[in-house]
Amino acid sequence: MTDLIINADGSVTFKSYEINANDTFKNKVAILHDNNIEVLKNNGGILSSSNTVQNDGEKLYVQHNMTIDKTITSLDINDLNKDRYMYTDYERDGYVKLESLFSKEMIDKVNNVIDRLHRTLQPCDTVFDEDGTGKLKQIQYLYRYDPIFKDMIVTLSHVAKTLTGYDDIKVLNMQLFEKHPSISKPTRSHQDNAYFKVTPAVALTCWISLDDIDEGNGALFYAKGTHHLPTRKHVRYNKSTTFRMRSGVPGLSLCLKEHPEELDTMMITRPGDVCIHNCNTIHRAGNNTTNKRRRAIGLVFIPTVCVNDERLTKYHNDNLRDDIELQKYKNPSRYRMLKEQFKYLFE
Ligand SMILES: O=C(O)CCC(=O)C(=O)O
Repeated sequence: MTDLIINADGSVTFKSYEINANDTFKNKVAILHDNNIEVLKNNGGILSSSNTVQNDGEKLYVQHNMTIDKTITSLDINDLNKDRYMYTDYERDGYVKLESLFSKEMIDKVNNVIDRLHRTLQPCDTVFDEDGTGKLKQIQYLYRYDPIFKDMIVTLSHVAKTLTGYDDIKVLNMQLFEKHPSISKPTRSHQDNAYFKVTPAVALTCWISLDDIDEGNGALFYAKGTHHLPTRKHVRYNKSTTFRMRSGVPGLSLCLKEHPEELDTMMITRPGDVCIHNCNTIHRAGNNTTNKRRRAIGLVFIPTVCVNDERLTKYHNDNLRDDIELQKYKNPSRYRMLKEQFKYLFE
């Protein structure tokens, strides 16, 4: 302890300092990897790294001076319990998978609630069925229906604060993604920030697997490292898809048609696993070609520092005008309603 020096500029220097796995230093976090210690930045990146340490069982002793930048915000040590490598994976790849974050008992309860919602809810502006079949494929704002979803939000908010590095975060949406056998469609490659339109692009989505999900029944796929790309211009995959609100964003669904899908990594998940991706990470999901259930929940957190990205908003508004004009022929009464609702776009 005596070797820990807080410098005038707020940075910290320590030498020959005894470090326990996941110790925090003035709200900073160090993670141990065998004979290597990494001190992490607030966005999960590695601030400094050293291999000149001695591993003595549970403890590590740093053999030389190491300076830690002061920019790290508070990180909750409990967040590290599940997967202490999550920062580094998330920073490097743009996503991380946390296995068994929720227990089987918890997931069974959630699945029972979802099945109850299937029996009681009707398709509407926030509940979508698969092409008029009555089989619900998306239920938005799940936390409106049962307190169990709030429990999940609390658990995941700790992880979201840790991964974004921001303490002030808000929930944009929490929605069910169910893909029914034989009738479901794939979710095309996209970056979530084409919908969120925020800057800085630090929002993230926690995708909670509620079933065993693999290639056959609609696995999630990630394009590693694409979180380093800016949010790209998305196009409408199919002009005949339904005009609706997606995560509170009106219009047709978006995609990146030219994305090389063959390079993507498939996430095989079990009930209770959570995959977390940055809002610029390109991802997609398959359709369900089996007779098994395929349920997942997408929970979106946005740090309150995020503001509207004007470039993305302009692009979105141009597309939205186009989407609304298309309704003139598809659904004239909806067209008149949308023209009224979004009249500012046509002024
Ligand atoms: O699981 C799905 O069907 C889609 C997931 C997705 O695109 C998302 O969570 O952003």
